[in-house]
Amino acid sequence: MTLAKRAAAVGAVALAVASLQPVSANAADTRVVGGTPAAQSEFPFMVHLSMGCGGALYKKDVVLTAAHCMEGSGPNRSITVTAGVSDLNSAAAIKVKSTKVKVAPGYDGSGKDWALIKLARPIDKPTLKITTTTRYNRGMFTIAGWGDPSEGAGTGTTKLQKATVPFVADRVCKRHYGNQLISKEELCAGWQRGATDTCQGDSGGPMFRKDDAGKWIQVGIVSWGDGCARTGVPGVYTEVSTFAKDIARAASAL
Ligand code: 4AZ
Repeated sequence: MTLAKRAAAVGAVALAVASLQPVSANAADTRVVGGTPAAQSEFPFMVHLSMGCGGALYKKDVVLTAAHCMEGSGPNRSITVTAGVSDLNSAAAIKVKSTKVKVAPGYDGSGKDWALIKLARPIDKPTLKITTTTRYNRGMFTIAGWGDPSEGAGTGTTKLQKATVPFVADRVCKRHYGNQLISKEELCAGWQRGATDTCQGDSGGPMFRKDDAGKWIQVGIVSWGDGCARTGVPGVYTEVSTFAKDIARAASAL
């Protein structure tokens, strides 16, 4: 879960990486980490989940998020989904309860970090298409969320933050994470210099880019990482293209 998700592995990685490059101080003075506020309606598919995760509208009544934000599959009326606003405190916020959760089949805490939430009623906002091919697993990505503005802050933000991060090849990502990275199920993104990244509370939110037609398309789900925005340490995202068929099937059955 969140920062603790792979806590056991983090110490070993920190040791391994210490010899490769300095681990920077956190980007504590910046804001996601290193982001800027999103405009109202800039990302109308973005939703906030009451346990402190993000998500995206996959269908009007289905949210795609991370498995590690969920407690399991089954009937679930405990999640409040907030949509339609960048400022969570706005009077315009649309709040809808969950009715059901479907966690990725076979999810065991590493890889396969996706889940679907069925909503009690549809939300009349644009959905975010997911990529069904690997062709968009490159280039520049947009990340967005209400998560921590710096590693360890524990506060999140009330206003949606956005940032841009480049794709990081598995081979490069493995310099830091080694075989913790499940190449087929996860993809990495982030600047070598750090300073900009997703963080605790952004989990479950989408990582997206423009497709060839100029429309937003989801390529990742915020999953985990070693801290936030550290130099030489990419963020790790669920590789949506790998699971697109499973997600579509699960959504139809939800
Ligand atoms: C988290 O704890 C988390 N820097 C999410 C993303 C990243 C690190 C931690 C990536 O939910």
